[in-house]
Amino acid sequence: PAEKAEEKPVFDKELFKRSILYNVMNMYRKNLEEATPQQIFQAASYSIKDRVIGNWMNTQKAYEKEDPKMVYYMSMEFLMGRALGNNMINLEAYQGAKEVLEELGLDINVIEDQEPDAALGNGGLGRLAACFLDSLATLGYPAYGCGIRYRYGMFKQEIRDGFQVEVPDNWLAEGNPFELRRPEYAKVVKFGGHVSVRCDENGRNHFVQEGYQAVRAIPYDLPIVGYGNGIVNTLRIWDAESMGGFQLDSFDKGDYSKAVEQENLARNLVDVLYPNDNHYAGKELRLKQQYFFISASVQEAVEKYMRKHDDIHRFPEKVTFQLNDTHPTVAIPELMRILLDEYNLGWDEAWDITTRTCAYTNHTIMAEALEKWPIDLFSRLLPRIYQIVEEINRRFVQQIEEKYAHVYNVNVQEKIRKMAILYDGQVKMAHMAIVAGYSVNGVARLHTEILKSEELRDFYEMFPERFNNKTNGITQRRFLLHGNPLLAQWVTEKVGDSWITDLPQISGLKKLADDAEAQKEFMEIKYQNKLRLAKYIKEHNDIEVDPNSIFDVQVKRLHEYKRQLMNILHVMHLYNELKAHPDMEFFPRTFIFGAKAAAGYRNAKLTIKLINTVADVVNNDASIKGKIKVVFIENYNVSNAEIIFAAADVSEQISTASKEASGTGNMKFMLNGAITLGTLDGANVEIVEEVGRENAFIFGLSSNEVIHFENNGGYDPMQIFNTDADIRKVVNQLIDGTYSADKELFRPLYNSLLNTLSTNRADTYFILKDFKSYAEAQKKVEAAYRDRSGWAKSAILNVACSGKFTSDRTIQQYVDEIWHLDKVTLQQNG
Ligand code: 26V
Repeated sequence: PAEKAEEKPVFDKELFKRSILYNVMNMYRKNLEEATPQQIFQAASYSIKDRVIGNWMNTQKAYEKEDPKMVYYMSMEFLMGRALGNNMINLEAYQGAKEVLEELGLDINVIEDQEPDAALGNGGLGRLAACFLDSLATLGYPAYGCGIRYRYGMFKQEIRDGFQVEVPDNWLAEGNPFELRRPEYAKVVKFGGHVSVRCDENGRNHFVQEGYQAVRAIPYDLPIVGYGNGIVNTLRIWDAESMGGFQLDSFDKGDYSKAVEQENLARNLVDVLYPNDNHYAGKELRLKQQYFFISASVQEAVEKYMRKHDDIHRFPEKVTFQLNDTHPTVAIPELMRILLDEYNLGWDEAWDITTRTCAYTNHTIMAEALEKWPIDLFSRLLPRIYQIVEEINRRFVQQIEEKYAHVYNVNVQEKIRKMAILYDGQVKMAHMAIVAGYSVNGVARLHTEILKSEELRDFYEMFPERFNNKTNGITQRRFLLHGNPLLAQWVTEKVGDSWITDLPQISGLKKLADDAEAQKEFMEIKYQNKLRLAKYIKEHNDIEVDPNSIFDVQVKRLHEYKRQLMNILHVMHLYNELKAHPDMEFFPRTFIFGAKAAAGYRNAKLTIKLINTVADVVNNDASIKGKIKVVFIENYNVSNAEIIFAAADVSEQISTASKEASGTGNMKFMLNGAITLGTLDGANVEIVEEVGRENAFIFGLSSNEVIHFENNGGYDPMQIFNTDADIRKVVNQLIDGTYSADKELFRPLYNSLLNTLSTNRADTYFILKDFKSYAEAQKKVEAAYRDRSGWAKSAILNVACSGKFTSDRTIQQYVDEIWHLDKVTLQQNG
């Protein structure tokens, strides 16, 4: 195991101070008084990097020496957020660094705020990858993250006139102090052209790609610091550079326009992260990005292995590839290509190696997120890869035929139609990932069960042993220790600090849930965190919110299935009630939203406009005496998320049951002592199982009920609209001018609820169906909050029962049940 040294090296404050002053001088020819906050951030980051670099070398040397099995976590997205604060936390240097900065007259928060988020991801899937890297390093497992160094990350969101405007995120503008460029590990990646067959003197066929365009992949390494253990793993992200000097394949020498195209390919390839979440768009450049980083990463994995070994057949004993959704699935035919064409293996040998190396995680059952590439596009861009996919498919279809040809009651053609990798002119990436891998996992128990019984049923029938569940988790180092220092300190006072690397220890808080003094302390901390968020809101939105009101929060990507629309319709309903009965009992509420919408997603963007419009009306209506406030937090991201989770009383997890694969925000709220108001969807099911149904507010259709309606029909939102006056009123307010002089503005939202023409069925996500039970659950929230002690008890129990949801547990399960890695031992601590 990764043992801590007997004597932990303490953080040397004097050295850190001198280092900052030296860096400011050396980098900017300034002394501290003259330096800008950005310059001080850069200087401090280089000082921290100095602390990291020795551990980084040690760790990589230990990997060299011990030659352990490694996981390559292949992902199009790593939503890392900021590095400086996180690295100081994991070096156990945060407190010391804070004091040093104070002594220099600087506020650590101001310095941290200078750093742009590394937002190389959209939402849950990318943030999960970042939490996994943190846990892998903290547990001492040999791992690489493999991804893309997008020049522009997730767009910055500005709200203008209530509408979302996307602003480019030039996160590298000031340079990234933690990255290391590694040109010595550059790789060449080839696109397009055609494949010729050459027969060698032994009569063996060789497949050669000719007339291609090539780009050079240059890796940049980012250190992933384990908590307090001296381990530093690597996130390797690839940049694209042109081959330079108009170099072309001999086949195309002299083709000027082709040389220009090749230059352009390199220039555009890694420009920007596609801002879609749960929606497949079929863009050619996206497929190029996928093959680009996968080809470079697989080449590197094979070369690295062969530097130490001579038998490629034993590759799976030392290497495993975890495919984060289907986006990296070209790793399968790429590994096959290298084994067949470069190592001259036979098909069966190559297939055996590949299928023992690759494992696939599914993150969504949303049909519109399934990746299907048109065959003509795929084969034009990746001609040799496509040949290999054809052969994989041919053999798989044969396997289906062998299995089912003589089975009573099974229509083989139907099976092939549903399961083939190539069908209907498309390459189905999920099918390839399942067929060519040794593991398929979902990300919460319910999600995995739905995969087995519905979406991937035929595959489960054929390969039941491949399917397994790995319920997601989050890192408590970022989302409690860094994001909520007051609560972290309190927890440590009560139960010791072992929770930092062993979150289930936090259950020691259970015994305090009934303790009046502990309840008071907890509520005081929550209040301080609400003040911190109120200040942020005042600064960013110029809205005054009451820190004594209930902070009711929904922050996540904007998507119809997540039902932000139901939330805001309910706010409209409460507002109607308050207007009609000004003296009714009402506990003040602050409804907080944060969400980015994919740039081309009309209803999502309109929902943002609706929230902002309702906010304008409600916040400025003196007649309700500030009892309801609505706040839309601009540019929700990893950094402001930490402040938001810490301040939440109510965690809105209200997706249509069966649609949210897991959710991870739900876990971050729980860890910070917010109470879940949610459906029995994704990991909410397991959260409620841990904390008890009496410590959550559960409402709405079950996933079985939703699936039943979807398969058999029988839901008519118009009937609800016609019979329920409260619902009719809010839905009509979308188009009657209450919230917009332009009555047509919100018509598409109105139509999505009632009009069968827009989709197969109106109200695809059962908003009207669940509305009443949601409103009732909200009433229970209010009643519960009036009982301050009862609320505190529930909130403390949520913190105390969050132990399961650490990504340390998730990673340990991946290690035990899929990857089979050993921890590395370090000689000395850095
Ligand atoms: C899919 C696609 C489709 C192709 C184009 C762009 C694109 C970008 C991202 C995705 C992934 C969508 C899947 C996803 O993000 N799932 C989320 O994964 C979280 C981590 O497992 C989980 O907590 C969320 O419930 C799930 O929605």
